[in-house]
Amino acid sequence: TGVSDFPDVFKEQRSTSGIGQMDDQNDPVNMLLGLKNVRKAAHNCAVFQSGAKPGRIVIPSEVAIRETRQIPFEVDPPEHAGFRELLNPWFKRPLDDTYQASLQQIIDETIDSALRAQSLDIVSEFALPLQSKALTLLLNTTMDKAQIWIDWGTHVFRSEDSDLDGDKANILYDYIDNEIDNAIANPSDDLYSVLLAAQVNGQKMTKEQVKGVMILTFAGGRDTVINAITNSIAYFSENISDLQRIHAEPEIINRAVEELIRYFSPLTQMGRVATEDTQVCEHAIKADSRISLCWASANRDESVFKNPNNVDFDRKVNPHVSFGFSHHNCLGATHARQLLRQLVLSMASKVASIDIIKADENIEKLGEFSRKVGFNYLQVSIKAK
Ligand code: HEM
Ligand code: EMZ
Repeated sequence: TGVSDFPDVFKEQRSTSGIGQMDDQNDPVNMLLGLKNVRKAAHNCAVFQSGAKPGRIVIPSEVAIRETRQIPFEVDPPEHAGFRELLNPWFKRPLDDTYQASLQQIIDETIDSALRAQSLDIVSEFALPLQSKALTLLLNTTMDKAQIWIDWGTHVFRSEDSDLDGDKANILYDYIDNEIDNAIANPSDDLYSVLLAAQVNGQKMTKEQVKGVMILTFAGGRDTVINAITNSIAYFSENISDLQRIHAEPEIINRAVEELIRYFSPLTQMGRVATEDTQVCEHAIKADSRISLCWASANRDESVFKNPNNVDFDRKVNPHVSFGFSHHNCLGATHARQLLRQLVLSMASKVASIDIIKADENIEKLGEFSRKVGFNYLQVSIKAK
């Protein structure tokens, strides 16, 4: 198996019972593994809620390191709709020409510097800076902020030694508190100021709510984007003809990116809390217990995807759930897709070869399942055309 293989570790469990189990800090999780059940539960927000105690729907649970409710992620309908109405147009800005032109500049600089290097670590020297610089566009803020975010590393809540790093989380919270105060003192046209001025569901947003949106914006689109970038580069290193094909047939770019995102499933799963005793796959779910929507497993469901373990750029129907499903589907998807499309197209026109020098896989331990989700580092040498 090559570095670009991402095995489906849920296959057997999905086909036998459709549900898996894992413990997480003594708050066990019943994992929904099939696509149909994942979609049904995601849609059924009255029974499977997001608005539980802040941090509890995340796996690993963040209740120990977070009190601020992330918005709109940890809010249920009908309240949820008001926040989405406010945020939807802002998060669609990546469709604007000016946004795409600025993004292209960031991408070109990142690729050109990688081509100049003898070798580089794609995680820390390519994907992380690219993600952080691109985020300045989504926040509509200045580029000098990116360096501060780069210094935080790949995940704002996790570090090398621990899955839940409270000290690290506090750096983010203090930073956001400070930025909110700056925006109050000096309003601009960045996301902080837009949120601080906004009315939602008939009320002005509080500082705590603005903080909840900003924590989510920093945390949610970070390791997911970094893994999507790094894994794509690992894939093209072993499948350079696919990159050449995209150069020859740029019209397949959207399909190619959707397929890469389906295959990698950068966010493995997301939890919900049951509001009543219920049942999934003939399995009892107790009120106030957790389930998860296992996007990564659903994306390999053989009853939906033909040859689910193949990366197939000719897959025409691709109802993957990498960006979630229903009410809480990913707000950052427009940005993430645009970044990946422009990145892959640019690499296709500039890159001749990508050689892996050293790789260290990032494996998530989920009870009996060990899932590869990306890399801790990926040292490569990239040659220009
Ligand atoms: C929600 C995945 C990038 C912001 C979600 C959900 C998934 C997901 C699966 C649904 C969570 C649920 O149902 O509880 C991903 C993946 C990404 C990515 C795979 C990259 C490839 C981003 C980016 C941002 C972002 C770049 C913004 C900076 C959000 C927000 C939500 C969300 C705000 C919550 C939406 C809501 O609750 O209504 N994401 N995401 N994501 N994502 Fe992303
Ligand atoms: C939460 C989550 C959002 C969580 C849609 O996913 O992403 C995770 O990486 C964070 O740890 O707090 O923001």
